[in-house]
Amino acid sequence: MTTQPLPQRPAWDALTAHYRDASSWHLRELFSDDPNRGRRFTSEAAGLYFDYSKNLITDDTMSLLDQLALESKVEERRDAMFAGKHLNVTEDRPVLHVALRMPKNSSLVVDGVDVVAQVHQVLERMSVFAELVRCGQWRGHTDQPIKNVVNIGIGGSDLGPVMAFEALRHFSQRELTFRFVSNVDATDFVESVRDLNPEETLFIISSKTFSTLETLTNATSARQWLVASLGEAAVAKHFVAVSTNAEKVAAFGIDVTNMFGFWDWVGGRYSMDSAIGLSTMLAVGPENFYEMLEGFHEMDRHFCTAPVRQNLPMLMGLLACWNNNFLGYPTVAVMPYDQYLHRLPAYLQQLTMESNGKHVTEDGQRVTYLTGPVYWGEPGTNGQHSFYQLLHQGTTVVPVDFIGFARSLNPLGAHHDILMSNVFAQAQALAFGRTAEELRAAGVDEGVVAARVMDGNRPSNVLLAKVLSPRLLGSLIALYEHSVFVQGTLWGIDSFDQWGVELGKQLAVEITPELDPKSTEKLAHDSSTNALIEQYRFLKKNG
Ligand code: G6Q
Repeated sequence: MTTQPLPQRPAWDALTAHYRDASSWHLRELFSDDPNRGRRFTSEAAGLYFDYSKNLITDDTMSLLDQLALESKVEERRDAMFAGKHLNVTEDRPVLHVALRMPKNSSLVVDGVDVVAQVHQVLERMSVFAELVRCGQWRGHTDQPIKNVVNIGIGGSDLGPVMAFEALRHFSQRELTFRFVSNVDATDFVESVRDLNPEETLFIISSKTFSTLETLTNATSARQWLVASLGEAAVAKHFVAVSTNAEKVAAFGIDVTNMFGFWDWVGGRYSMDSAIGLSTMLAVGPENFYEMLEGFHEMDRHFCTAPVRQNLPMLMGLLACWNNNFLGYPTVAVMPYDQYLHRLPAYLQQLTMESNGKHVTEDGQRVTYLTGPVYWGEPGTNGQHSFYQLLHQGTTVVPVDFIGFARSLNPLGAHHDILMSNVFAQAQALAFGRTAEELRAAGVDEGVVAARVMDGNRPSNVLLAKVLSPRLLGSLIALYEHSVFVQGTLWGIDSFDQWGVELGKQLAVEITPELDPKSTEKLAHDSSTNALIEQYRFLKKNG
């Protein structure tokens, strides 16, 4: 699929010219000029109401962004992804996380194989296993039911499972304890298992490749921990694997009948709805897991069928490009006003930045424009008492995605209305600020007027839904996945590889044996790395 380089697309030029006008706009005027703006710049899909009216946009901006999507062939590329074309060009693979949530009665034949049938075979095996564990029929080596589930994985094999477990904790089986071990720092493993009884503990080793150093190191320690109390024969009942690599799973000593597979066309950061979600299914049960998949699929259908101006992922992706490339805002903050979503920012950090933090186009040309902005965030209202000062009055403008719900899963007194009033108030304060005249009219002392002025004109999106359910979570994640896709397509990059993480891993493997204080091998790195290693050896020896 050939497109012109981004800066040569006519809409890019037109947007550059249009930006010159935009730089003199203020949201206060845009709203007072159009009393209906707060209703007009909204759209709704899969239970998510999306208000993007507080972006620095006009109808002309939206038409030009629409034009940019057309010239960038976003819809054609979306269709190619859903058809199983090899969009991950540097690894020559299809990008088919959307097949993970296609209904059982559908089919998608890719490279001669019906991938939907494969997906549902695994889902059914996962469901049987999850039910056995949840109802206490899966017994450990000493005939005890499983009470603790420890997922060992990292990156895409950890962030999705943790985020989803926390997000859906309300729906989880409370008799089961869940822990997630990712860091190669032994503290993570040791602290996670210190109060667990091995007889009642099941480990899920989640690794697409089954060759990730951190995961294999933690899995080996888990095995030693279990074997130390229950003996080698206990491994079969206390370890299951989620992987694409049956050979390595078997070599590790896990019976492949206790392995749940997935495929190389599922990227790690797009895998929470594959077997990598086994811990999620164990926590919330197969029915809720299927409901989550339906939510993903509903957003997929919307992405495939809605016109650009009503299409949530298209709108979100195009606005992200407008804010990043034209207005020059280098970060995006995601603020879920729901405690259950407290790991969502960490999850989105990987989804967005590992996907779109790229400096070359698909054909290897250096980009001449900004790509992936930095995503970060914290749940509300906590952030308000820390970094929101910078959001309101700092010299860097940070577009914000606010996420809130009409109903709390834990209704208690006035909590929820207090929480949600803060969503609306923060978005309002960011957009409209407070002028010196308003402050003076309110009787503020002249000496502090300047310090208290808030310029406003700071963009935000608000996503509002009825309640956080498994289905809604699926739709929300699919929305961000596809928004990332739209942005990557505009920028002409491969959002599905991650070559930038390789070099650090290789260097660490070389350095590990050099950290032995007894090592006499001459260090041959740069002078800083050499000195750091020498200092480390010294501290270790004399500590
Ligand atoms: C995600 C990345 C990366 C990956 C981890 C774990 O898109 O590829 O975060 O998920 O490196 O890899 P394994 O699942 O193979 O252990």
